[in-house]
Amino acid sequence: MVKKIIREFSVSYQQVMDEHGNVDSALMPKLSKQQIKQMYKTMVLVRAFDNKAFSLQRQGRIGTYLQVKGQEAAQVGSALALEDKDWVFPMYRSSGALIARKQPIPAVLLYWGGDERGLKSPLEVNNFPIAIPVGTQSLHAVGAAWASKIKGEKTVSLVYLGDGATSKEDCLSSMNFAGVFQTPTIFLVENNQYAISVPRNAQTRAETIAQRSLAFGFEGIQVDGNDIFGVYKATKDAIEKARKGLGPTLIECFTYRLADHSTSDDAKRYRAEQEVAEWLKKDPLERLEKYMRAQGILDDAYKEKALAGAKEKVEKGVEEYENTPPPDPADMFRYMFKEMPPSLKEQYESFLESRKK
Ligand SMILES: Cc1ncc(C[n+]2csc(CCOP(=O)(O)OP(=O)(O)O)c2C)c(N)n1
Repeated sequence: MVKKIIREFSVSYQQVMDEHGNVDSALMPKLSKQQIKQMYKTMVLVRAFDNKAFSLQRQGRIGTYLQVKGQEAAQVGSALALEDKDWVFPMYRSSGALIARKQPIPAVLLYWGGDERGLKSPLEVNNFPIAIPVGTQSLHAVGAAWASKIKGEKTVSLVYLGDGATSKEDCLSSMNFAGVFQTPTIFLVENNQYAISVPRNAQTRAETIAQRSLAFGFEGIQVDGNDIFGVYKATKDAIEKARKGLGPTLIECFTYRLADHSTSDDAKRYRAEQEVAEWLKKDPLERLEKYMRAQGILDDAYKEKALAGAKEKVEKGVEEYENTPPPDPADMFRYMFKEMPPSLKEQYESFLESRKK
């Protein structure tokens, strides 16, 4: 008997801007000079924030931090493609996406300083709280997207995931659900080549992360994650599709984590310096800069101004963070239950009593 091919699959790779800042005009998304400048300024701000947050942790002024460095195009490019009304489900490494999504800098620092009030979304945008457990936010994103579909709201949910997270059952089952119910969900995977010390090829035998979606019946695409135009275009296309009711998309941003996994990690123990040096040449920020210079949108004076502006915003944010009055300890009793169970109520009342003394 001859075997019959019943289905063939392919995964495409998309790059709009190469390492030298040259753009494929046939693929280039429609962006005004103003929008390109906004992309650049946001990436500069994210980089300045990231460096500052790292040094604040080293000085004991925040508790822990996971750097974005190298992944700015993936985060800023995708976040800026969304509308405020859309939903974002961030992970611990999503500070760049959150800043692009109007989360105030003092709030982001507040969270990493151990104060959960920093997770509160500004009212004009829909930012969900950061998920520290790997991959769980994927379920929340699909649930919210399904709700939005049922209500006929035309909003999309975009969830940020690492490459490692896509091996987790909650991530895979939520992708299955998204495929079955055709939810308006975008799975934005930042494939930064490592899950802590585990390299990508030791996480899965699959050649791409994008192809995971194929098993669940929807499109997956791999994009150059250091190319902000490529990421923006892929996200815009996925948004348009989702708003038309045509279901989910997985976007694998092929990128690299230039920093350690976290402030408790030392990546030198498992990565060759040569590898990092190669990826430094693909820095997403420098790439956009090259493009803007060639287009006459950026010169040294503009760059200096952008850097100074970002520094000022970050310093102001740090000051506001450090001058925020501490939270009320009674809050820890208040928000878990709509109605406090008797045992908790008892503890709460005893706490209030002790405070009077
Ligand atoms: C459920 C769960 N298991 C384990 C961890 C510990 N942990 C934190 S980050 C991480 C690796 C995740 O890698 P990846 O999804 O690729 O994201 P990246 O940190 O590289 O951005 C692990 C295992 C966790 N936070 N949550």
